[in-house]
Order: sequence, then C-alpha cells, then structure tokens
Amino acid sequence: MLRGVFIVINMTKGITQVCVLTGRGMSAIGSVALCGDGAREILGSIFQTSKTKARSDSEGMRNHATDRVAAAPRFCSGDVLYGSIMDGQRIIDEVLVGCEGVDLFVIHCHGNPLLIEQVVKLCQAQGAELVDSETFSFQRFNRQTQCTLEAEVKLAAQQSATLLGVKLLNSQIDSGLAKWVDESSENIETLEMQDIQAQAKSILQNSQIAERICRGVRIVIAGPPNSGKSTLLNAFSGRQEVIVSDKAGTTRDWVSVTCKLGPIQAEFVDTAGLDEVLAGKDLVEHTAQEITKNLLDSCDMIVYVQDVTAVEPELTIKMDKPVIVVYNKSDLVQEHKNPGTQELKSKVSGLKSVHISAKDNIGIDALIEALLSGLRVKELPIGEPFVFTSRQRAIVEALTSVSDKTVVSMMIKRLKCGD
Ligand SMILES: Nc1nc2c(ncn2[C@@H]2O[C@H](COP(=O)(O)OP(=O)(O)OP(=O)(O)O)[C@@H](O)[C@H]2O)c(=O)[nH]1
Ligand SMILES: [Mg+2]
Repeated sequence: MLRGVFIVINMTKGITQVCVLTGRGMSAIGSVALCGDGAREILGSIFQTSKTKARSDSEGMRNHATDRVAAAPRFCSGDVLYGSIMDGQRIIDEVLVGCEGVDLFVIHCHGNPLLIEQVVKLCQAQGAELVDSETFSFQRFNRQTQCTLEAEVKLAAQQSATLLGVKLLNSQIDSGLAKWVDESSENIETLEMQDIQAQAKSILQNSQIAERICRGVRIVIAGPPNSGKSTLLNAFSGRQEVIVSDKAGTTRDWVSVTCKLGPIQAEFVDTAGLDEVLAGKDLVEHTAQEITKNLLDSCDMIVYVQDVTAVEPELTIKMDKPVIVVYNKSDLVQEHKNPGTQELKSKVSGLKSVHISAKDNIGIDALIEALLSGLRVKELPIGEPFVFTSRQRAIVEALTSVSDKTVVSMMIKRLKCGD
C-alpha cells in the first residue's frame, strides 16, 4: 500500500493538522497530509525545492527569507514539487509535495516508518496537530460533501474488504438509507409509529448482512480430534497452511487463514479438537480447548467437522451460532451404511449438513454454497437500507422503541445530516 504524509491545515478553523495517510510498516512510499490555516507556512519552513529538478517556474515560488517554498501563492491546487524535507540544514528525505487544495498539501516521502515519523514530528514541532487517518479522511469528505451520511459512506467504502461492499455502501447515498430518510421525513405525518419501528428493525437486520459483506466473516472450524479440520482449512486456502496428521490432538493453538469466499472475505480458523478426555489430560490441552470455546463465541459461523466413519459421534458445541455440520472422509464410507452418522443426524436435525472429502477436495464447492447461504450474504440487494457506523446504529436502535413523532422525525434527519 502507498504510504504518505499529508500536512493538513484548516480542517478546523485555525488548526493545522498532520496525518499519516498510508499504512503501518515498511513500504516504498509514505504519504503525509498537512492541512489547515498554518499548513503553507509549516511547509515553507520544512520543505526546500530542488533547484535542478523543480518545475521551471519554481523560482517564483520561493520565499526570499528562507529560500524555501513557503507562502508561495503560485504553488496551488494540482501542482507537484520535487525537493527535500529539511530539519534546519539537515536533509531528512527527498520528497514530492502535491498541493491538493487550499491549504491542503501531501508530502510523498520514502516509506520507512522512521522517516515518516521524522516528517510528522517536524510538522508537530511547527504547531501541527497529529490526527489519525480515519478522522482526517472523514473531515475531508465531510467538507467536500457537506453531508454526514455521504462522508461516512466514502470512509467506509475506503475500508471495505470487498467490491460488493463498496457497491452496497455507495448505494446508500442515492437510494438505501438516504432514500429511507427522505421518504420517512416527507411522510412522517401519515406514517404509523409501529411501521417506522418495524422498518428500523429490518434496517438493523440488513446491517448484519452488510457488515459481513463489508468487513468479512470469521468461520470457526471445530469438531472432535482427527476429524479432518486442518485438512479442511488447507482445502479452503488451497495450500498446506496447517500440519495434518492421524495423531489426535495435532492442532493445539488456533491457526487462521483469510481467503475469498464467493463475493465476501472469510477468515477460517482451525481449532484444537473438542474432546473431554483430552481436556482433562494436562494444562496445555485444557487451555487449547478453552481457546476453542472462546473462538466459537466470537465467530459468525461454525463449521462442525465430523469424521463420517466415527462411531457414536456427538455434537459437543453450543448451538447459539449458525452451524453447518460437515461429514468428512466420505471417500472412506458410504453414508447410509454408517450408524454413527445417522445418530449424529438425529441429534442435530434442522442443521444444514454437507458431505465432503477434505483430502480429495470433494464437496468443497457445495460447502461454500452452504456457508454463503447460512451467512445470507446473497440476500441483500443493492439499494436496500442498512447502517454501517456506530453513530447510525445507535440512532436506528433507538428508533425501534421511541414513539414520540417529533423526536422520531429529528432522529431520522440526524441519520443523514449528523448532529
Ligand atoms: N480418507 C480421508 N482422510 C482424511 C480426510 N480428511 C482428513 N483425513 C485424515 O485424517 C487425519 C486427521 O486429519 P487432520 O486434518 O489433522 O484432523 P484434525 O481434525 O485437524 O485433527 P486434530 O488437530 O488432532 O484435532 C489425517 O491423517 C488426514 O490425512 C478425508 O477427507 N479423507
Ligand atoms: Mg488439526
């Protein structure tokens, strides 16, 4: 990812902000934004154009007092200058600086985090306030759009894990949530309160699906030892990520792999096999099993892997998450001949089940379809309203119970326009 340093001045009147726009860690380029009333002056005190490589008209941009690009009126939106970031007489880095708007500059330096930190510290020493990239981007979008909902869409779209998520989010500006706000506000006099409450509940349901699409899902692979959980994780990832062996209790610590699952992104987590006997063996086994149980509580879906050849299988997990039972090793046995499988089926009737051979890669496509259908990610058409920030969620949650029309009307408007 591109790293960058932006110097931001005047996001808030009189305040100059500096913000690292690019990701953490080593990379080729870093971008730092500087914005606000004092941005041009700060830039003038730390940036010096290169005589050899700057644009031919750069001489006209020099500040005579400092011989640096300062309040040069001709360095304006769309211009890019090549030069050095200076700490006094010491060169910190060779950079490109772009002017992206009135008092908004972006310094593109080299991507070593130590360099980026020095650039930021120089700006801070000149009075700029450091802000995180989320806050910075939101302020920027808010200024551009003058609409809180639209700014929130742009920020969320930047962070979406999938293209489908971006499409769904963008649809909230012209249809989706914005349309729901407009129509509800227009018809507030004639609308029944219970209709608004029901619509708010439906928006919250849509939001759960939208979150899975935009942020991705966590799917925990659980089940008894030796049932083929790690083999299944390897089948999902398409490579040998985890050790597989016929020794029960091979996986102790959890291992996760993030990969594409149809139109969404999924983190598959392989866990230590659930087994009461193993749990009582020693502290390591006991801890491994506790970790598995915690993972089961924090996931979107459970894939419960059962060895189809096992005798008297038992479903040992709580059922408060969507579960798909996977009968693995179907290459070894005919399903109808196995008494254990029948018994498990009766215990978990109502649960979706899929027969696979993780080793031979058979049935994986059917399992993926079952997962997507269990997660309901194909059930949210573009343009359906949903919420995607904690601010919006708090408002819509409140709308499920508030019954005063004046209050409801104000709350609905706040969804789009902010406070
Ligand atoms: N025939 C057959 N063998 C399989 C299949 N899947 C896994 N196995 C074998 O079953 C054994 C256990 O597989 P693992 O993937 O390590 O099982 P696990 O559930 O992760 O086991 P623990 O980590 O000990 O809980 C290995 O010898 C695998 O090669 C399958 O679909 N068919
Ligand atoms: Mg394993």
